Order: sequence, then C-alpha cells, then structure tokens
Amino acid sequence: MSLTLYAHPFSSYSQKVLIALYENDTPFTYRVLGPEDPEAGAEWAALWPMKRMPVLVDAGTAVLESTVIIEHLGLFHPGPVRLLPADAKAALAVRMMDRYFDNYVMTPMQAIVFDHLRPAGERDPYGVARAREQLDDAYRWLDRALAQRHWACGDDFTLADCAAAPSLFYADWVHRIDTAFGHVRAYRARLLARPSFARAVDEARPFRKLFPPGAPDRD
Ligand SMILES: N[C@@H](CCC(=O)N[C@@H](CS)C(=O)NCC(=O)O)C(=O)O
Repeated sequence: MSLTLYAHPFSSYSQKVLIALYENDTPFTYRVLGPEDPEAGAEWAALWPMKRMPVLVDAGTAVLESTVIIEHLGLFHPGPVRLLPADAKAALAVRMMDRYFDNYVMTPMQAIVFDHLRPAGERDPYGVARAREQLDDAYRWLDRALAQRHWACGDDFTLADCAAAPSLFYADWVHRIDTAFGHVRAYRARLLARPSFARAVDEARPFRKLFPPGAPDRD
C-alpha cells in the first residue's frame, strides 16, 4: 500500500479524511502542508492547481475531493469500518447527508472564517450575516433530522459523520449552536467523543492560535 495524504491537521476538510483513515487504522504518509515544508507545498500545488486540501495520492494517482477520497478508501483500501453502506439505496442517504454538511454547514462556516482574513475595507458584513442565517437554518433542519438518530444516518458511523464532525466543530466556534437545538449539540458531543475525531482534534490543538476569528477556550 502506498498512500500519501497532503493535508493539515487544523483544516476541516483534511480532518474529514483523517477521520476515515483513523477509523480503519489505514497506514499512510502524512505530508503536512505549511511553511515548515515548502517541498510538500510544491508537490501539492503540482498535483492540484486549485490548491485545496486534502489530496490523496494512491500509487501515483491523485484523488481529489474529500468525499471522493473517502469513497476511494472504501473501495481500494477497505477496513473493518465501512463508511458507505453496501446497499446502494442506503448509500444514497449517506451521500445526501454528506452533501448537506459540506454545503450547508461547512460552506457558511468557512465564509465567516475567511471574512476574518480579508484586508480591512474588504470585509463582507452582508455575506457574513447571510452565512449566520444559513447556519441557523441548517441547525434547525438538522435538529429535527437527528431527533431519532445516534449518527447522521442512523446507528452506523458513516461518511456523513466524517463530514459532520469538523463542520459542526468549527461552525459552533463561529456561530454557537443554540440551546434550542439540543439534538445537534448532543450529536456534536458524540462526534467529539468518537476516538477517530478526538485524535484529529488533539492533533490540531497546537494550531488553535491560528484560528482567524480566535478559538474559544473549550472543546
Ligand atoms: N471540496 C473540497 C474543499 C476543500 C477545501 O476547501 N479545503 C480548504 C481547507 S479546509 C482549503 O484547501 N482551503 C485553501 C484555500 O481556500 O485557499 C473537498 O471536499 O476536499
């Protein structure tokens, strides 16, 4: 097996894939992207000019996009924890929730974070207010969806939970999940207790001071 992951411990989409790797104890070479290793950065930019992390290289072939990377791992490097159900209809529900977390939790969360990186005078208060509304809508919808579920799609931990963990983790930092959404708050706590995600969170602790809006003193 020759797997190389270009990623960073504090990056939410990198964590999504790290969870999948840790769930199955899948061995891989970790190329951490950052100023300490310009060579890794140059390799990554050559592999994927969009310069988005993570990128997985499997026996010389680049695999792009966190969801596709996790599906690739399930197909080519399966382990005991199956993150996509074998049943195609059940898998569709998992993919739907994966899209939900990426599009409606991760995206507005990132909009708020990246607004802090804009130069003074280029900030986007309208966009940030809209992102906050989207997060409230997303929390409200999710709270109902989770009422009878342990994980995002039921009893089994899946791809959708890999997406949920970092998105809800950081979303709560930038836009607190209201106490009215008890199911979402309890689910986030369950995700934090999952050993694969707890490991990813621990590995990212040294980087908290870099969180653009400022990291809260919890989690
Ligand atoms: N759709 C991509 C999103 C990846 C992504 O946005 N990664 C962020 C880090 S969490 C990134 O590379 N950001 C760099 C940038 O925006 O310049 C995926 O699922 O892998």
